Amino acid sequence: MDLKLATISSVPSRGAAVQGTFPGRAHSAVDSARLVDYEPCMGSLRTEPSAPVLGFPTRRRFMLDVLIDEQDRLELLRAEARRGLTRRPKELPPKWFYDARGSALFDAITGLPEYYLTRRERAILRVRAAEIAAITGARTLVELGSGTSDKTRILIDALDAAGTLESFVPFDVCQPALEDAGAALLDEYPRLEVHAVVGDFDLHLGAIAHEGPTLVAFLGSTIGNFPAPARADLLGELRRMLGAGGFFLVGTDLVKDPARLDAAYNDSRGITAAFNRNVLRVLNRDLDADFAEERFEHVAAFDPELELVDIRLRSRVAQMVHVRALDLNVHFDAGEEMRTEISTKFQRAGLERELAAAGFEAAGWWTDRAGDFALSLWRVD
Ligand code: SAH
Ligand code: AVI
Repeated sequence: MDLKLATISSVPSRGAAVQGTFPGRAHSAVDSARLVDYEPCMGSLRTEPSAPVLGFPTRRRFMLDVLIDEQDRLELLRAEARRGLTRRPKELPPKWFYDARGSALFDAITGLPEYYLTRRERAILRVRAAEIAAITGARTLVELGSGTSDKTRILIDALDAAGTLESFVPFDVCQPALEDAGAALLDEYPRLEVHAVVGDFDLHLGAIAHEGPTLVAFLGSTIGNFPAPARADLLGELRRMLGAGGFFLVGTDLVKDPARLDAAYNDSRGITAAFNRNVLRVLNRDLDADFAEERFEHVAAFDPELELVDIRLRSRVAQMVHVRALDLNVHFDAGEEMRTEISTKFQRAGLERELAAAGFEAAGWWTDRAGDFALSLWRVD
């Protein structure tokens, strides 16, 4: 990731802030080079100011707050990998999928025929964005787990057309995704300020600066990747962060025919399997581990009782893996499974209960025609 055009404006106590303008870089939804390239998610920031580049505007509309830098990230990875690999059953948090390669693989997933979620949510946004803009009158749009911010453009367009939006705050753990999206958005929206934040949902939501009226969007059903107790914590944190009058827009995949859910997480091209195994590459690279990807099988199945797709890596053989940075030898039995993600599927009544318990009142519920996916809007009580 090249930050040559960023100029340092300030260094707040929680991390580095980079402010400046970026050249427009073409962003493709599926960049095949990045699927094979192997780059760390968060590179170190260049801190020296650089010369202005002819042909680019000098207004400072881009700011990047790094609340979790490379050193913090490695420390967190060490702690979470040690905890997850030494407990039974073994488990790794899904945030570690998302280095640059993992984000590109997720992007590829969103275009798969079996993975209907992104298309359904986009269809709802197209129909409802103007209504959402009118209800919220948002001046600041915060997006959690923003990735490419691709669908978000529909919302940005509507808020822009309504004349209320001033600032977009994409928040993600993957710095390259934020930099790519930020560069493209600056090009596309000449009036918009983009204040990107590199942070972790679990640690940094309280640090997001915003001027109301604020709309926090959490698209893609990423909320479903949180177990229920962590969802309750997240919603409580969001309520505190938003304060009275704030709005929360959330995309949620709905319970449906298990065969369709199983297909969505076991695609015929093996992209989801590569995404799942990517966490092993991250551990090999960043913790000097020696996982052999081919010794782990991708497993994903809908659990109808818990109403979630359970995503795991199953050891094909009995094996010992060495994680040198942790001075840890990890034994896997043949057939042993390690959970890498859950993807909860929701029903309206359950979601309403969760939001009400966190102090939100309903302001809108919309689904696609097939009733596969829901987008819902909530106001802080
Ligand atoms: N919102 C996009 C992307 C969803 S993929 C969409 O709807 O398609 C999930 C995104 O959440 C990724 O960009 C990933 O980097 C980010 N993410 C995952 N865990 C995170 C965490 N703990 N903190 C911050 N971002 C996280
Ligand atoms: C990001 N998240 C909502 C995706 C999901 O559907 O739970 C991640 C994913 N995992 C496998 N495929 C997609």
